[in-house]
Amino acid sequence: VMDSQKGKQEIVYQIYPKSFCDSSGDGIGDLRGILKHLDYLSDLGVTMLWICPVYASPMDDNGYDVSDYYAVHPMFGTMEDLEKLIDEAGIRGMKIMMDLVLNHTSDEHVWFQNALRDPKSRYRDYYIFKKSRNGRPPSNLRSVFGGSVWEPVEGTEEYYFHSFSKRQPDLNWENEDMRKELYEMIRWWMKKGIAGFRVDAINFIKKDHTFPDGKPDGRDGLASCLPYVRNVKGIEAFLRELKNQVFDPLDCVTVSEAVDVPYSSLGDYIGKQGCFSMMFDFSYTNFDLEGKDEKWYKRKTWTTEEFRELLFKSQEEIQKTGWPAVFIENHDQPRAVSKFFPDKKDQTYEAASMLAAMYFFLRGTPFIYQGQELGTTNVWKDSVCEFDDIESRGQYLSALSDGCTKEEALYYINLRSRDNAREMMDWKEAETQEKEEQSVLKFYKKMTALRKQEPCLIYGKFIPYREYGKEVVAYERNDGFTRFLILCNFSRRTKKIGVRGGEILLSNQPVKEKILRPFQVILIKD
Ligand code: TEU
Repeated sequence: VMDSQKGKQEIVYQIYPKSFCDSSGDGIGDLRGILKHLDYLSDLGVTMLWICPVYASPMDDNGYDVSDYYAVHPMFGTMEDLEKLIDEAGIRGMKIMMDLVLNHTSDEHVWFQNALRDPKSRYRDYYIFKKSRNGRPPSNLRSVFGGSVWEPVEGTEEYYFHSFSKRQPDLNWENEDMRKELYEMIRWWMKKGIAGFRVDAINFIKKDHTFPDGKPDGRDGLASCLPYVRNVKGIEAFLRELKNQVFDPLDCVTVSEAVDVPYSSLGDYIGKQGCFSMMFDFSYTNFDLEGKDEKWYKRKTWTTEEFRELLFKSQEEIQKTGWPAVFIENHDQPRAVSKFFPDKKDQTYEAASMLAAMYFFLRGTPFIYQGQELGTTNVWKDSVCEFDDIESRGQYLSALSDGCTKEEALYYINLRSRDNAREMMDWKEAETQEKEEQSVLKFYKKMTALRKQEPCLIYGKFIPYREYGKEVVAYERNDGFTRFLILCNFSRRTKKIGVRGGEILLSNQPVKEKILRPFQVILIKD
């Protein structure tokens, strides 16, 4: 029983080290900056910290391009700083979850350097190389960040493959020696006393090695690589090995980052036979985008009801199989308050706290992204040069090449840029909110305390409610002993509701019987 409960009770806080807190004065956040705020985090009530990559890296993709899995990037501090962080967090009852990037390395990783230098080296097969096609790339596939997936190897007829940036060559998971080396690395990290891992882009590890031409789907003449690199049949064998040889024996808490896993494949990821303790489901994150290709300029006018149905579907499907990690923000997403309520007038304490409770009491382990607990909103940038994020630059170019004007392209990346979430954490604002009678931060503290007091909010079954109208997201949690009803009014208008009795445990506004005020949330226990 204990095993299948792994990670369920946790409340996880995601730290993006570069922009959390700068203790050294160089303008970049660092490990000692995190150390300084451990009391803040334990007061907030979180029990686990997920630290985004702090490994050695040339920072082409802000650390998701790892050049040495066993080293800490000097700009973040030292391995001693990290060990101290693990200890000090532990003293305060918080565990550490490291980010694990297994799909690709940096082009500066010694394996890739060896593979490039010597085609006969054993490391050549750690990556994916292919012969050119009459001087042209092996196929017309487009990488996730834009441009070809194929990068020519200077002075040869060969290309190497990358799903993301050209400085992130994909590892070849078909090579058993390579897998063994990754597994050793994972075991090494567990010995440092961490609790587990958030596993990056894990549904990319299996490739269709034919890498055929696709039907061009943009004016760049390229076709999305995703059908040949993501959720490819056969991935289940790699996941099973990772589970049996590594994660299960280590007894760690793991969460998979895997975009667009079909619900029919959930069993490979979670539940009894699945590889991970829990998974992020992204099916309800792109409710503001049209189409499946995640192009930021393809905006869509969405309704609360549409969002609600995606969310309900996710909860119900996952409930059949295993356990989700629930979230509304991360380092790849714009700020939730801005995404849900683009009109500045709506970006209030009420809206931020309503959104917070809406997802926090879902069935799953809640993840809070740094700054989210302050109701932080997006930032606006006036020029494309100000973006530090490789995906934003790629999306800008793709918008232009598909016919947007420069102004339009800039507008769209401002709405969606990952940089929105990567601005420096506002510690002044945190201090202010600590002191205020009513604040988003205080509301988050109430939520973490409640979740710890009420087992039903952790283990209860999820039951969707549609009877309060299209603009109200409502659901029940029920463990057979207790019932909770969560009601969230997404609209600016007051809603009449005929609610049954019960004890009101939480609301973000004064409660008036049979009424939901604009952006009001109410949590009722009975
Ligand atoms: O993201 C993996 C992924 O699937 C991306 O397509 C992601 O959906 C996209 O960036 C969303 O805007 C992970 C990391 O979270 C991301 O920060 C990295 O850039 C990426 O892997 C490559 O390592």
